[in-house]
Amino acid sequence: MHSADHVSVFFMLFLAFIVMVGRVDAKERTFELNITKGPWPMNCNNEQQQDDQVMMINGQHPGPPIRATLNDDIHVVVRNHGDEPTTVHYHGILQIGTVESDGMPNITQSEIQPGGEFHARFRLIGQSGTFFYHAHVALQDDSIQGPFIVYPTEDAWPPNVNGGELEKRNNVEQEGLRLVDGPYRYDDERIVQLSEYWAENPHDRINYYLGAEYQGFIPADQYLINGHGGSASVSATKSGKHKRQSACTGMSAVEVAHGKVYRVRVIGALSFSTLGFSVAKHKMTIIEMDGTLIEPYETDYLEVSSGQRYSVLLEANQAPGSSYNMDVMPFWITNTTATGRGILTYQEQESESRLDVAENFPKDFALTTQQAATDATEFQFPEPVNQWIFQSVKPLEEEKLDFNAKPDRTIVLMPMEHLVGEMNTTRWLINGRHMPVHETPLLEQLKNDFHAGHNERTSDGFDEDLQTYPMKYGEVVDVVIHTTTLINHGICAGHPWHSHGFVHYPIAHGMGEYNHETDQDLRTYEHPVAKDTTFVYPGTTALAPEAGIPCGWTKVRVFANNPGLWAFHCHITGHMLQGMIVIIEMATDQIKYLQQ
Ligand SMILES: *[C@@H]1O[C@H](CO)[C@@H](O)[C@H](O)[C@H]1NC(C)=O
Ligand SMILES: *[C@@H]1O[C@H](CO)[C@@H](O)[C@H](O)[C@H]1NC(C)=O
Ligand SMILES: *[C@@H]1O[C@H](CO)[C@@H](O)[C@H](O)[C@H]1NC(C)=O
Ligand SMILES: *[C@@H]1O[C@H](CO)[C@@H](O)[C@H](O)[C@H]1NC(C)=O
Ligand SMILES: [Cu+2]
Repeated sequence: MHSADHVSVFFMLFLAFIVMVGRVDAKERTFELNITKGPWPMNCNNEQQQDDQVMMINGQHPGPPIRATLNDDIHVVVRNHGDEPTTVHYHGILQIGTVESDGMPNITQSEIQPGGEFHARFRLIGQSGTFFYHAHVALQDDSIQGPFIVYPTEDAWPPNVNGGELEKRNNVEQEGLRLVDGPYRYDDERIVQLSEYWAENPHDRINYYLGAEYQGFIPADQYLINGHGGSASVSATKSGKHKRQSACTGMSAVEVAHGKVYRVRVIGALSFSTLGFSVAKHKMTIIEMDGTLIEPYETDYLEVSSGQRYSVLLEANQAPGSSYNMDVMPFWITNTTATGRGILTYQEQESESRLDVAENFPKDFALTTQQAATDATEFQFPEPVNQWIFQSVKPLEEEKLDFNAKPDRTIVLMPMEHLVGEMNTTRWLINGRHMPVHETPLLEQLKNDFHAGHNERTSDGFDEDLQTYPMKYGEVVDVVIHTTTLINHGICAGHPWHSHGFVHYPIAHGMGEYNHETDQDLRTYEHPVAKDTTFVYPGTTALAPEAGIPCGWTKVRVFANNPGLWAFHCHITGHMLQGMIVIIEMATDQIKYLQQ
């Protein structure tokens, strides 16, 4: 062999090393999430008692953004300085090889007791985009939540974060100071985190949801944009023992400069509603859904279900000094008059100073003292549309997966509301079964008895022993999820289904009940997009006389390639607590944590 060959072999190995490990610039980043109780919403002068305070992160809502780059090693220290047990889940982060950091109580870890802490450690492998973190115990996710942004490279980092320090950027010469993600170029980014505020105490709410008096959900009293609702006062609209009266000031400001293009990351940190979102007099071009880049899709409103995220490009083409309403509208429920508003404000031209924006309230989110936009235009939301735009969007990189091939198996899930027990409390049963209950985290049970998880499955794919749906490594499994009529009103409700630990691809949907004979090859999504949260639309909207009638279904395809115990559940937190959740036991024999 010539020495030149040696060099090239060495070079090839080096390249292979970079490709395999991909970690030349990777960093270790540590984040501290201290959970404390505090008054909420933060800009309201609450007449609230101590026990009306809620659990938040570092005393703020939304919590501080976690920002990192693809391939970074993340270490999150969650400290529970509150007075209730908790866990934190990193929504949409796949936890490849690290199921023990998924934050799923009694499945992947024990609840973190008051005074306790938990260290989540994981690498950001193969995914970048917009995610968030939130609590996964009780209704704490309403207030314990914050953005989690993964940049594909250093060139996508906004210049003004991390205390103003400019991250190392490689692209300045070619691109000026524009940020880069795939083919997309923009000047800066903004976060819009949508959440919901109930004036009723969370303890009373959970008792209502899980108790005998449950008569259907109570929608939020106000929608929040980056933690603020825009109403001067908030009070409860429905039942509840302790109602809070709050006097609130200001709206969240999203500040832009005329002539620039912004990537707005819209995070559905919601626990009940699907919301329309718009910015008056501004079009939006969707470029990302749930961490997947898509071909540009222009729209003038978004439909954001609980757990979904979008990135849109927004061209700041209005006059300097002007400001516009950012509005939300509850979709798929008619039973509420609640509103939520923020404000898009343009900096004055040539002016370095900012508008009426109190900076860093809380850190990285801005609050304006303005009570109204200079332009009063209110966007008129259309009626929500079945499947919205999901059948038309295309992933930017067409998947090299065959969605027309037959799967190895199909699992059909039929969630139904039942009245159970002597008290007739409302619970969701799936295929006639109650939700899994584990006192010791299932992962620890498997660690103690590694061979526990190899039992026979029942005909619908369920393992009675571990209360899971097992999947083998490499299996291709289609999962069909139904909507069914509710007990109280005989109506069909939609449900945003969220998968931990794996993406799923919506490939088909239909009305009524899924029929495998006739529907197995049906494809209604031409270009399936990898998602972690899919809204299963209500389906047939005709009133049914009784509960448990199938209204519609959505089929998603799952490629079982990340060993772990993964929750797959409705992201309406009350529904999940009432039982609308299954655990996918994926390739248990290859879970690293069990082999350590
Ligand atoms: C979190 O709490 C610890 C003490 O438990 C403290 O040392 C640390 O500074 C706190 N971090 C933040 C971000 O508040
Ligand atoms: C709508 O709200 C009213 C009370 O405001 C309640 O009586 C009714 O049951 C609710 N309907 C639905 C469909 O939740
Ligand atoms: C529960 O429902 C059954 C059947 O409808 C009824 O007979 C019973 O009185 C109910 N129990 C309570 C506590 O409401
Ligand atoms: C987890 O298990 C403990 C008992 O070990 C129980 O008190 C708690 O309610 C369970 N939590 C969840 C979310 O299931
Ligand atoms: Cu639901």
